[in-house]
Amino acid sequence: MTRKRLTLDLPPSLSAERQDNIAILRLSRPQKRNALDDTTVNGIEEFFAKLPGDIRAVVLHGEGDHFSAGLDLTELTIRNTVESVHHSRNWHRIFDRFEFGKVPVVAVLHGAVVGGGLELAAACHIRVAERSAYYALPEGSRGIYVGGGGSVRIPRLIGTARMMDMMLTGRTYGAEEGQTMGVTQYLVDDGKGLDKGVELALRIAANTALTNYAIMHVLPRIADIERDGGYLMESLMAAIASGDEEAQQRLKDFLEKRAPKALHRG
Ligand code: 1HE
Repeated sequence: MTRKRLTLDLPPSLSAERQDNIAILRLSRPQKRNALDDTTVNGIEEFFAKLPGDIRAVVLHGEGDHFSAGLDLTELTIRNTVESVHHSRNWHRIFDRFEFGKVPVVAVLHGAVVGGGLELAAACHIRVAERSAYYALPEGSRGIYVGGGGSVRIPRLIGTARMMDMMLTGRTYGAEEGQTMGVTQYLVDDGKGLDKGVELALRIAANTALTNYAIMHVLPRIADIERDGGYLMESLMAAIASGDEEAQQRLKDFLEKRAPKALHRG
């Protein structure tokens, strides 16, 4: 289980390592509670652009006591309206780029997962919470609005009514509630999140690249379109995936009793 530093020429607010065929990206600005300034958000884009071709999954987590305090509010005070639109669109482009990118991303959440931090987490494919994690959208009380794709992604996880409540009243949810509501797929004890994230990423990395592509790109798009188009897209994707050479080998391995069974792991 050796981890090596990945030298991708990232800004100091980010650091990256690799372990086998997965990469670990760490928000490394704990003195500012991993607040997301332009340098960090643009650095996330660079990280995904420079990711070595053999990396098959990514774990994203935060250094210090919090995953992320969201948008760096100091930058907000120096932008005018049109600059703010471009800033928000830049977050959209970058988050979309990895949500619909090459490799699945597992977010490991702890402490504050606030505002833009929750938006960043929502763009990831799997979310693991440590018990210390909590979710807040303080934009309402700060006189601003979500701008990192939260209006699109967060209602798909928890419903529009809950998001509206969080924004209007400042309601926060703890890790256990978040798990029940659908913010996260996994809940683990404090200090265990990264290990769980790495375990999941390694499992994801063992899938075929084509199946992972279908799950990342086709599944969410089918969820957004009408049924008939969805069924057709599913059939096409299923046929393409099962025709893949690696898929054929895996099916043969199972039938010849060389592959693991789909047993309940608990
Ligand atoms: C920051 C930020 C930030 C901390 N931008 N500098 N997000 C928020 O409204 C959340 C704001 N942050 C907080 O409520 C708290 O910092 C925490 C609950 C997350 C953590 O509290 P604590 O007591 O551990 O830390 P702290 O003392 O509040 O902060 C430590 C330092 O980080 C301090 O700076 P310092 O120079 O005085 O040491 C803070 O100013 C700084 N800091 N959070 C800038 N967010 C795409 S649109 C998305 C819209 C949003 O994300 S809105 C939500 C913004």
